[in-house]
Amino acid sequence: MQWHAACLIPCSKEFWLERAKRMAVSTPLSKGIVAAEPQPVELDWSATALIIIDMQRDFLEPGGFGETLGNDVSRLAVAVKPISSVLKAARASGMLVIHTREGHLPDLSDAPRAKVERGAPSLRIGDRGPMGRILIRGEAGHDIIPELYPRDDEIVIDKPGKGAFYATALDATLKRYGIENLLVCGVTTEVCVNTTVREANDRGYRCVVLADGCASYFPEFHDMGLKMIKAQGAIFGWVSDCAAVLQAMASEISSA
Ligand code: C5J
Repeated sequence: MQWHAACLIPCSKEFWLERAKRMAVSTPLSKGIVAAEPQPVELDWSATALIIIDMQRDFLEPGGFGETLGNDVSRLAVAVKPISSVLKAARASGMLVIHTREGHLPDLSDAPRAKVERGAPSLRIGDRGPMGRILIRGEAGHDIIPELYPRDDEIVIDKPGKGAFYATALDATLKRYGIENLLVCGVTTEVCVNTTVREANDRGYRCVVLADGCASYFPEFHDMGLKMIKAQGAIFGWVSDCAAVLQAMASEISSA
């Protein structure tokens, strides 16, 4: 897969041919109503993308960034199966799928000192650990876990910050595909998922966060992170779950 260096949008003719082929063999949907809080939300599926935040070995596996901060990384595993079920349905329907990865260039030129020096981790960003250098692009730990590995025709956004819009081409990419709605899942609920949802909301995207497709090292932060999103009439977005999205997609297929 060739990526446009400046904007991370796939630029090869093969990509577009592959995408057209995928749409032709998939089952395109029109609109669906997803059960959500604080109220159901209607989505035009052709203007909806699935965005999977930072399901990287560095956060989910022992020896990575998450563990260096003193966290129990096994707590994030609960999100894998639910995400996998929605990813499968998204792929079958031809929905745009975007994966993000938090990490930095090998020379750390995009890593603020204030971030690298933060706290007292056992290993800092850029130090060598059992999965390669911590949170560095190209290292084994930086990559996405095998269960949710991106297909060649899916977009991967590498981001230096917690939010997926900061210093990336995500907004331009979504606009290019006519995306207005985001199904958001990944880790961690209160950090990169919440930051991305807030950034997306300010840019005019409707965000539906899949509660069981998100996870945190801290159960109370997960709960509160979701509450903050849906409070005050969906101030940042809606909260749903993977089964509700699958049901909305399936009921449309069966009524078509
Ligand atoms: C963190 C993330 N927690 N992906 N990153 O540092 O949420």
